[in-house]
Amino acid sequence: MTQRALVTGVTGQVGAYLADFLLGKGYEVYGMIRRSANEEFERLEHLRDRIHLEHGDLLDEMSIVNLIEKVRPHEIYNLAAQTFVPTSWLQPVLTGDCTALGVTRFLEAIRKVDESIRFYQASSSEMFGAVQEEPQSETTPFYPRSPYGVAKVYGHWITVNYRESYDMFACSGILFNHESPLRGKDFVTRKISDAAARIKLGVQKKLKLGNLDAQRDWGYAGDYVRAMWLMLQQDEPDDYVIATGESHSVRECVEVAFGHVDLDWNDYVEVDSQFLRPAEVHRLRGDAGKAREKLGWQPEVHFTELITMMVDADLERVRFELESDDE
Ligand code: GDR
Repeated sequence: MTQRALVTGVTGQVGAYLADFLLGKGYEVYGMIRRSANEEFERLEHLRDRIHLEHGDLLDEMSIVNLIEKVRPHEIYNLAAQTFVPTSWLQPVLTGDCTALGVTRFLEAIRKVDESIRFYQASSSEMFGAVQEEPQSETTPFYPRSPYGVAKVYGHWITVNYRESYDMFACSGILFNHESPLRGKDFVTRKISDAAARIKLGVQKKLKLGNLDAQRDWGYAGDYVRAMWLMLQQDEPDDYVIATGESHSVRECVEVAFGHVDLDWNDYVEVDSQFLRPAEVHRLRGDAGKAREKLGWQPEVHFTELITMMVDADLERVRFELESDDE
């Protein structure tokens, strides 16, 4: 029987990789999209005729119930959220409503329609925030440092709670930062790769960044969607940290990106206080030992390869845009 998967946040970076991965596994893929005046499907162009897009909204319980009743998925991947950490200080209530309560709306809808649906919740390393130990694993206590991180802690625990309360197959993947050429341009790796390409090609002069000392465990989004799927194929639901185990600073990211196009980053990068955060997460590094052991998962792409892959993709895209402008 064909497996059906419903993916929320399908228009985002991870949604595009996951939809592609699930199609490759023979799934019928349904993506939930918000109704909007300007629908953006840039990342899904190559998949548009192979996936089904259906309207639904994390803020609207009935729309979720109706969607699940219509699609009757075997698996649901909840990737949708307000995911940009700085915005969570500007819109803390909206962030809580979709990133935290949105999870409960999905879990309640599953209970109402069909409790056997398997559920994946996109938890985040931002829950570790002011880290209590290093590296961070499934047993490390949380100490979130932004309204986003706080909302994700709620989403995480409500997933655990519904699993324990109602015996639902609900899993939570605690994913550390995951990047790719499809990453949104506000996130720091893509902001850097895009700037390195544009500066190299003479269409940008400077790159303004915030805290260059922040350190993250950056992996490749394409590797991480495999882990999400594996979690839902196990005999028992559980929570897993997904990470590379390596931590690098924003400064190192800049060095690799600009070095790749033979530029000295010191000539182009400026620190601008508008990109500093009210409370920072200084350093994250994950221990994915449980995922390695139980899921047989490990990352294939590492830091330098990831950043240079992103710079190469941006070089190609910016060149293409410049050539198109000339015609
Ligand atoms: P993060 O990702 O907040 O870790 O959350 P982001 O790339 O935004 O920031 C990483 C670190 O870089 C520092 N930084 C800057 N960040 C941005 N965006 N812009 C800048 O100019 C800049 N300069 C320095 C930040 O201070 C921070 O320390 C991401 C999101 O995808 C979340 O949704 C997800 O849950 C986590 O990763 C895992």
